[in-house]
Amino acid sequence: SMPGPAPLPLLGNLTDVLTASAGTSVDFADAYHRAYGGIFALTLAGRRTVFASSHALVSEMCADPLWTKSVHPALEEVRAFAGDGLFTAYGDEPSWAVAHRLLMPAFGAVAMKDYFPGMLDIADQMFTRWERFGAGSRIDVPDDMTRLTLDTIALCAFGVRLNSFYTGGLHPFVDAMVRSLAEAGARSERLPGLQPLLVRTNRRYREDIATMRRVTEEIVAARTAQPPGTRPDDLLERMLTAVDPVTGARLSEENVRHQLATFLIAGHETTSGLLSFATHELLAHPEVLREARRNVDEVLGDRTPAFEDLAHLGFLGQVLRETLRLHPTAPAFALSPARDTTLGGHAVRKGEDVLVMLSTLHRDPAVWDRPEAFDPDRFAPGRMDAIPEYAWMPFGHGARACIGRPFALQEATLVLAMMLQRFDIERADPDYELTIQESLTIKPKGLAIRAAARRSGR
Ligand code: MNH
Repeated sequence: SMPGPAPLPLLGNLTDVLTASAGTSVDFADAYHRAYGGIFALTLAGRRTVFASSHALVSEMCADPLWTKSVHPALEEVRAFAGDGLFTAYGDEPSWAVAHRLLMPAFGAVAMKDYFPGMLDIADQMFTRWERFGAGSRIDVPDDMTRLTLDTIALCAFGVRLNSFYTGGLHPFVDAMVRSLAEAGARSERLPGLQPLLVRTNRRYREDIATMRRVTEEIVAARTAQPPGTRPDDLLERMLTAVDPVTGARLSEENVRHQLATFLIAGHETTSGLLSFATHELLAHPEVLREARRNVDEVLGDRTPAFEDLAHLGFLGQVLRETLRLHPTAPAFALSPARDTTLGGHAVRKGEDVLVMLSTLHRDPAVWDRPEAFDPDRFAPGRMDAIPEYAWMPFGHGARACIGRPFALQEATLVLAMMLQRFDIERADPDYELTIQESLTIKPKGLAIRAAARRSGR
């Protein structure tokens, strides 16, 4: 039978998870992976979840169309606010296929150029602020990157300015979202019968969901109040007006709201984590920082970046890919088989969840030489082809892989380039040691820097 700690009646493996989770679920799943040899099962809230994160087992699943994305229990909870949006839709839910066809073109090469001015606008707001506050000021990196990526997706996709760099706290949507994601995760692990007793938690959850719904309703209302002909041609407009060529269907009003919540969530958390981890790794590896700076200075010099420059910032792309290898900011995805089958010789039932832990996959010693070392040269143009299929999957798998990948990489490349072009950066706490903050995504906890403008008079 499947390896793993023996489940207790009723509690399942809850006590194992609680005692092991002094670190993050990423750490504890990695420790179990080593202890049980690459595949193991845990029973939580009465449901068995298999974990399989070695390159061999992940390849066995991903190469076989029998296995597709599963909306696992924590994602199931997220449906309370993201509904049948692209990320949380079931594979056989008709609204997924319609929205996928309608929205894919908004993430093609042509659309990326249209997003560039909005990305530049928001990045310039953040860096101008860094310049004005000066080299003595302490910058909370994940906090600023969260403001940046949230404002960017809202402006580029929905034409809305959230102006997070002009307000004290984070936007109310972010607070509501962060709490709801944590609560959705906790709900999927609570013992049966406990949930109704948590009166305050449940009230807070309802309020947070209402806040997110209100924000999405306001965005739609603001757009539909604009006379046709004056509206921008963006992702929101496409959601409201496009007709599916296959079915003739349009997205329902409710589905548009779910897509808005989905894009506000999926479109910013992971990219801000990526930018934060990349900043951390550059500071931890001064020789990589120097090479990245050289790349930026050669391509941009003193100029404001243009869309055409992005193609020449290849080394920054390598830094971002290597950052996502060691710190996959969406740390796991789930697959399940369409019928009873086996995995690594062990029986897995139809519809059962198998979780792929990306930090573990991305460090598989069968694939990666010195897996713990941060080395962007792994992704150098000549060497990238040698990386085996399914060994690097920070954007997920198959038809349900990340639709926002080009958007995320373009935004992150631009922001990293502007940071290195305009500032000398250093850690605010010289002995900062990386610790991970986890919700549905991961971020470097408490990372702070100081940034000194390289040129005066901007
Ligand atoms: Mn994104 C799906 C990672 C940026 C919108 N994203 C996924 C999945 C991963 C992922 C992994 C698959 C999850 C699963 O199988 O359950 N996403 C990332 C990472 C970054 C990222 C690591 C940044 C770095 N994502 C973005 C951005 C957007 C976005 C930016 C929007 C602009 N992602 C999505 C959507 C989906 C998704 C929408 C769901 C796609 C689908 O199932 O059709």
